[in-house]
Amino acid sequence: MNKSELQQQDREHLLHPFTDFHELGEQGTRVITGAEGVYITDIDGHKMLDGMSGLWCCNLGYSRREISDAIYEQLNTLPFYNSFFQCTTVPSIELADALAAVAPAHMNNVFFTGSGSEANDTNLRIIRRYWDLMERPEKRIVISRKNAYHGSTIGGASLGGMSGMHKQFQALDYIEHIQQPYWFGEGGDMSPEEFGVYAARCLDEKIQELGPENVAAFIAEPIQGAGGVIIPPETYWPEVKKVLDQYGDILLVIDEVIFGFGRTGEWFGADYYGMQPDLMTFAKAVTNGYFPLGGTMVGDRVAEVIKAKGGEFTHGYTYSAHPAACKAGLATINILRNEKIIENVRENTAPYLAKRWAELADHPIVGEARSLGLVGALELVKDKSSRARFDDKCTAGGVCRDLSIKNGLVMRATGDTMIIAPPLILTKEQVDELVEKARRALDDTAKALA
Ligand code: PXG
Repeated sequence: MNKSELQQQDREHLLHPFTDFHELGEQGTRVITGAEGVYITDIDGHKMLDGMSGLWCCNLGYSRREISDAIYEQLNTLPFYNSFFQCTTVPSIELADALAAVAPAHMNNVFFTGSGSEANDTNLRIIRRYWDLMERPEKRIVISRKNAYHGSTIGGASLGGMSGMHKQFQALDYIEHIQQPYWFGEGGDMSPEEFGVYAARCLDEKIQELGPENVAAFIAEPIQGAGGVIIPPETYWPEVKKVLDQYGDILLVIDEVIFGFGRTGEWFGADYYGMQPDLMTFAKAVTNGYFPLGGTMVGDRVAEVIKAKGGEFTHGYTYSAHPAACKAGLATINILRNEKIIENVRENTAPYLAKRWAELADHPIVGEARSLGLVGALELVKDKSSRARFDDKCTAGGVCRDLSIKNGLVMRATGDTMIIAPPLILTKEQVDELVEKARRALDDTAKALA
């Protein structure tokens, strides 16, 4: 089939995630056909530096035969067996052990799922189970943040704070959303440090309003990913820690689906910020995106209770601990460890990206250029001093994304915020290429909007 035939069949039969079907029908899809290292290629032979690691998941790029071979070998040995009814498989035991070794020291148990959304649903089930077993059934409410992304199942989307999503389904009624730590967009006249403290105090205020005896947990991404690479001010997490320590009986869930497995230059965002979560969601990069797998790491204080007290935990998925997925996870963790990928991000690539990315702040349409580890964001503005956007329809972001792709760099637009999360194997030369292509996209966008 040629490109237009493929696009026609796509239009007729394929419903895409997070897509305006009408608009896509008119434009046609981009057909991606190949990938190598940190590059992807479309059906026209157009090669692009993948500044988004697939969808925040192919942290080791696209050419790791160790991972695909591990999956293939497992599929030819034991392609499937479940972990229900007192059964287990060797890969699932090995991966649980490997995860306990790389996770924060107090996290020694894992519940496997097929995705990040399922893992956050699992968190809701574990939180409730824990408080029931603790004989605190009134602890039901989970606090989350506006503009958070925690997945697209009913549980995940309810935890998430995306207003566009909430308009299209009925959210669970025991989830409350508070201020996000988005200084550029919502900090007003406060300094970033003041705003970080303010946003964290909003958690305390909400706990007081709800009554601490009713609050079961607080969930947050270490840095909001899909919401626009919102790196909290440095004061934010220490202040959140103070608030939670003050109560002592509110569980902390850190959603590491994007930041787990090295993106900050540490194994997990929780390590980067020195937080000790009770539950830690992961997915995506655990298998380098090669096979669907997610899960939640369970901290000792919760695990001890749910394991010690009798009674069945009535929760699980057919594909919990799928053996081929677990083999993919093991191969990925082995590469991360053996090749010191995370250390290299921390010591070399992240500082270099930080320096080069910050240079983009001098561009006339950039209001802020921020980065941490191997993520970055550019705030597109019409006026730098007032932070005013071009319009309220986020036209600039879409224009910049399309021009960037045309120039050979995949950047993603969240509103008028351009974001990148390139593979962790990016070299310094490829950082230069990425920044140069991003600058060209900004130049072209400025021209197009003039
Ligand atoms: N939590 C976080 C923090 C995520 O980023 C999920 C949970 C859900 O994971 P699954 O595997 O169920 O998709 C995610 C997923 C985007 C984008 O456009 C981000 C995600 C998924 C799809 C698109 O940035 N994150």
